[in-house]
Amino acid sequence: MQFHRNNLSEDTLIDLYKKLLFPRLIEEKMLLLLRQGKISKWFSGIGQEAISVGVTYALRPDEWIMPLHRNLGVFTGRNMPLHELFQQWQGVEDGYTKGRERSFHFGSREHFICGMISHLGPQLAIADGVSLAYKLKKEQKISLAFTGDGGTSEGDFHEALNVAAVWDLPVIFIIENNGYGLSTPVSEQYRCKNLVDKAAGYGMEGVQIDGNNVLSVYETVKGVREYCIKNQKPYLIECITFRMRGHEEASGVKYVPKEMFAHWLEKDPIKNYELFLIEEGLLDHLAVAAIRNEIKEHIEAELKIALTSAERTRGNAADRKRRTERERDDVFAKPEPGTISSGEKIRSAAPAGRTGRFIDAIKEGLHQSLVQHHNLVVMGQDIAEYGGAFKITEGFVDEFGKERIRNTPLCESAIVGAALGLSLEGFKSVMEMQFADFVTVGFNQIINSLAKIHYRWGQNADVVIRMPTGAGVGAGPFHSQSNEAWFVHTPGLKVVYPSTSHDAKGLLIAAINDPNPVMYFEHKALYRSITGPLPESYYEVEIGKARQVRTGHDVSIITYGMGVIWAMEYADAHPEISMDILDLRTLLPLDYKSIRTSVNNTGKVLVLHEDTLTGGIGGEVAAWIAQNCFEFLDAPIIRCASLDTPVPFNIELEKNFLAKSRLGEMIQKLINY
Ligand SMILES: Cc1ncc(C[n+]2csc(CCOP(=O)(O)OP(=O)(O)O)c2C)c(N)n1
Repeated sequence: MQFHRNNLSEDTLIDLYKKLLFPRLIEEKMLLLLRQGKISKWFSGIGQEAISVGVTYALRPDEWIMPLHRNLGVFTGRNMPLHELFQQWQGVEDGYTKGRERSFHFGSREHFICGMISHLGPQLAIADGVSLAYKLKKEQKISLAFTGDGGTSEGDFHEALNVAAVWDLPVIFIIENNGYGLSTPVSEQYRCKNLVDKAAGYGMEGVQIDGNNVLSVYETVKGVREYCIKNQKPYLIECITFRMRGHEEASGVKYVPKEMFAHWLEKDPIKNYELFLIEEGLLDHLAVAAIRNEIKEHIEAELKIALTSAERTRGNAADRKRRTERERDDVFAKPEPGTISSGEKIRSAAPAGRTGRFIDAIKEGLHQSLVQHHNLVVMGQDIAEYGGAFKITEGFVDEFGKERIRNTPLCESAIVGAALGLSLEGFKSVMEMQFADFVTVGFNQIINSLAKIHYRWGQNADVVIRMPTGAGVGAGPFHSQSNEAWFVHTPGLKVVYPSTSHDAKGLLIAAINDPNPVMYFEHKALYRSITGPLPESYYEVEIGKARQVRTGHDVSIITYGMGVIWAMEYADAHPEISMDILDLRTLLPLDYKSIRTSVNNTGKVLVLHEDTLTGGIGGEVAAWIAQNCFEFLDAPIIRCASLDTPVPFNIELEKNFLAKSRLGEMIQKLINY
């Protein structure tokens, strides 16, 4: 292995050696602990340390890194206290994730590390978002994300690299090509000669280097970093390396030919670098032994601290109530008191002297938010000059510019990921799904990245996803779905669904002010069909509060979105029935207090929604009422929902599909019960 000293100082070269040795010695200890049953799992990076260490050494300490399961050297390179890392790996409550996450699945704002989720791929687009933030702030910084060779087959790899290229983002993508996925060799993973060849396809530069040579990695990343900042471009680096142990310790290495280990042992990154330093006269065997001893002693001392805290938290197991409260409490970030995000000053709107259409309300809420928050970025397909599929953002690009009103390539997953990256750097973002249906291809980032990040390691995701939803316009199975229930089932998200112009504006403003991820459903068929009071002021409708539309004593209709319109139409046409109509407005969290009041008003409840019946929110509401308001009920709770079929295209079939076609019949049945 050829090492080129260039003009690196003696101190730097020795410091790098220590940084390289540290994760190796930690790992050797971890393997021992594993054998003793003191930890449950371990993903080894032995043989690959030069990559993590060289990369981290080449970056500024305040540049975000998105590491994976083999990047211990990133965590140690950023000087995370080792006892806290041990606590994390042991899953104790004093650890970085309070015992909620395993191994390397966590991040730390203090160390500018955004750790992986289990899913391979999403971390790449988060780096895009961070780099976009640097670019918008005109900071001379890059972000950097890792992937394995296996991870390059994920669609997220393609999306992230493409967005980085199209948006000229200063981001470095590092592939650690260690020859295997979990067990799958690279010959069954891709067909191009080298993974770095893919760079050209995205219109970016790339280079392949020896990933076991710490000086190559360090010098390359240092140079590439300067290139990315100067040219405002991304870069792909493929590091050739080898994993000396199994994917995780229990999975073994049977699938790897034995001679490979002998071959790669010769290329061991630490042994070779040590030899080089000895040959250069910078170290001798005594010095090597002293460094090793010093590190080992440090490891033992830090481990002791972690083991003590493990004992202590085990002793606390009885306090279930406190734990439950803390667990629930950490799902969402709290707004800073007194800030706009807290909503304190802007909850109520002045009485509306004017009216506006539903679509005007959304547009106005978004517009006022852009004026209010200079750190708000809006992203979506065709939203800039074209103004979006529904023209919500028409004219915005002239006023706010292309940096803040961003057309995106066709890649929902990467844009949700980028939105999270923006949030890491203090930006707010609104992403427009062109149709709510297309959220399926951005699903992972919403469910697993946005929703869980605050619970996992205290980082908020300040992201709103606008979801033009619903049927009734003859648009067929893929432009008409109601999919709000998917998100209501995901702790960590808030889900809002207005049905009036007033609420559409106020809830959008509230969603943008909220520091947490909010799914904002807007029914397409309401855009131009309803008009209502629309205050001019900048105001919030509080998330989590239902609206009592009408108060009555015969029957309660608990509903939201289009259901509110249907219920009101029915009530208008049947003045002989005293209907109590509750518009939920927020589906997560539900306003149970208002639900209880409505049930108490009538004793007869129909839960109505446009979504299909099975697994819809109606089931949740009905179950809660049955469990908590049984004493008020005079009849079984009825659910009125759309048919359990995909949404048909033919307008008559669609009418038949929709809940509305059965509403009258079901109300009558309930009244007559
Ligand atoms: C989306 C997704 N699919 C499958 C897995 C299961 N899995 C975990 S690691 C791994 C292999 C990863 O290979 P590679 O990207 O080459 O990284 P390496 O583990 O070799 O460092 C697989 C299949 C996963 N974590 N995420």
